[in-house]
Amino acid sequence: MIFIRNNSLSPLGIEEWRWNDFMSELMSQLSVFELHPCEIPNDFLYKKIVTGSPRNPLEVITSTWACKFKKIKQIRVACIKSNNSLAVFNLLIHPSHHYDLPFFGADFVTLPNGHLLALDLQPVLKADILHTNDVWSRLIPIHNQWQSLLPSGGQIPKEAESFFSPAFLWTRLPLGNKSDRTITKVIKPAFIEYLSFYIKLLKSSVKVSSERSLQLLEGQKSYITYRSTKDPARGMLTRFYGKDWTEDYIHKVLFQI
Ligand code: DBV
Repeated sequence: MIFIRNNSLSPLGIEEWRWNDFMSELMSQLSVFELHPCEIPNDFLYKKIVTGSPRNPLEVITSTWACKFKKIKQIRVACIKSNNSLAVFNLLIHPSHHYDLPFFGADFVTLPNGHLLALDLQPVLKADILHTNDVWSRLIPIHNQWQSLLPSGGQIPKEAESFFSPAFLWTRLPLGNKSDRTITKVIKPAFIEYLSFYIKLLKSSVKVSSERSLQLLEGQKSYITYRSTKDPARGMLTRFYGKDWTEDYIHKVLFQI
């Protein structure tokens, strides 16, 4: 079946993609808002290549679902699907800097050597208690409940620390049935709770002063610069799609100010 996506809100139509339920959950929770599509060139809305060897061809699909609405600059999901051991759901909710809101980040990655699962409400101004106190005090109990059921994902780079909250849910799991159950029983409900909490924050947020919004904009710039310079998917995407496509995807689609 050929799916043509001519709009960032068109259905993804990626069959047997491990993260389809997560995508449906996102769309269902967002359905209370009036979503507008984002302008994304066709080449980034849907891209399929066949790589591997003639005997062992490997199809790789990359699709981007994205929207914007009041209070939100961009929500985008980078979706990658190949065989059963390559599936990525990378979500970023980038709020308007006129509201005191964190980013919502999820990186659910299945690779041949295991799953890497990251979920957080990432602060825009980590050292500012006005920005963090209310969010963290309500999110930390949710984090503790789910993280206690998961092995830790290990250290993250020192320079990345200022972009994460103390409620960073982070684990690595081997491939297999046991981890598939953990994804269904722990990662999915954690994702649902983090997202519902974010949407609560979004609904109750009010416009800040213009001085405050400039401060928030500076914080957002340093986060976006960090994510786009250090994107861990750069190597993989470059191997599949080449340098030009990958750099444009990272800088012009995934991480925009
Ligand atoms: N990560 C992205 C985007 C991806 C993506 C846009 C389009 O930011 C996928 C896809 N992440 C991706 C891939 C890998 C990782 C790793 C393919 C594996 C890279 C590899 O092993 O080759 C969380 N993601 C990682 C790592 C971390 C994160 C800490 C391990 C890095 C490493 O070991 O080098 N990304 C990081 C994070 C958020 C995030 C915490 C937000 C919640 O999106």
